[in-house]
Amino acid sequence: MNSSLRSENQIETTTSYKFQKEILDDLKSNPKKLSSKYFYDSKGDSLFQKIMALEDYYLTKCELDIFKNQTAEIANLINTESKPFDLIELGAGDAMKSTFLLEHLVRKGANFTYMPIDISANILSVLKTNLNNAIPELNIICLEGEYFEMIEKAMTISSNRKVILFLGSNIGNMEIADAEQFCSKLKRKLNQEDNVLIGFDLKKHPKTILRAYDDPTGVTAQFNLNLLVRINHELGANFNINQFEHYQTYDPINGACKSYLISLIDQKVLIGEHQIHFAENEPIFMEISQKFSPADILKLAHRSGFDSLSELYDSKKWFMDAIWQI
Ligand code: AVJ
Repeated sequence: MNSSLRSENQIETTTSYKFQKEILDDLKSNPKKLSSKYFYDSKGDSLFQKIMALEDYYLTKCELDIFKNQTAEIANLINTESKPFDLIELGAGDAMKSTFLLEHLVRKGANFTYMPIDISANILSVLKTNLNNAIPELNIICLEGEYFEMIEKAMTISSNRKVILFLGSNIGNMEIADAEQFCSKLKRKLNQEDNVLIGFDLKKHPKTILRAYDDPTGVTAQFNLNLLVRINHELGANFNINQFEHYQTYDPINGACKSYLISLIDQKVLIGEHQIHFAENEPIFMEISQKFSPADILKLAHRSGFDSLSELYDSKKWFMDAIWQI
């Protein structure tokens, strides 16, 4: 084995060890939980693509509306002095929305490198192929891993001005207190002339929100259950997914939209040599998709040291892309 292969395998081993440790710690804690960042293996990626295509999953359509119809405004707001910059996208996925902005910036001759960060190697390779075809002139550096580790890596690659994109309400996967910590930490990594653009799903009629996360075709249920399937494959576990049921909630006061898997029977599950007991009706907390009011968003900006530069809404005012400065 040559040394570069060996170091790749080393990374592989460290990654799966971290996966195993987090999963076991989370399932041994009380209440039990699992981390939604692990939803995205290749099956999870394709289930999320299916969710985005659902009639009731309005988030992608709303943000696409903003990126399609306010592209020039966004470009003007983030590309103020036309200095060279790095456009770093956190959780880029297939970059469907940002492609509109990337095309516009390339057409305008902006001098920038696009650096998509994602935890899924699979979706990054899809993104790279698509973008190479759609915008051959685009400079692109894919960064596979967790957000801050990859932001740090981006900073070792280039010292250009930074614009951070964090779209799709990915920030909603953090509890508000965690989002505040995250944004504060992000702010400390940035300079005066840098910008961030964050996509927030707004509070709206509770039934509209619940429908987006509890579709009658059961794709969202499958998306949640797929993490158990992934644990079976990657950690040698024996979850019977028929003995777990997806349960979705939305609290219209605090804006927390949460999903759980409920154990339908009293059961023991093996994960390698570790045994986990589930009582009948015991929940596993799977994911939070936090919803915000415009005031919640401003509060988050100020508490983490940012100022609002602009607020962009879709035509229904169901979603907001907020542009912040320091
Ligand atoms: C990818 C985190 C934005 O929370 O709306 C979709 C994931 N979960 N349906 C979201 C998701 C259930 C999604 N994000």
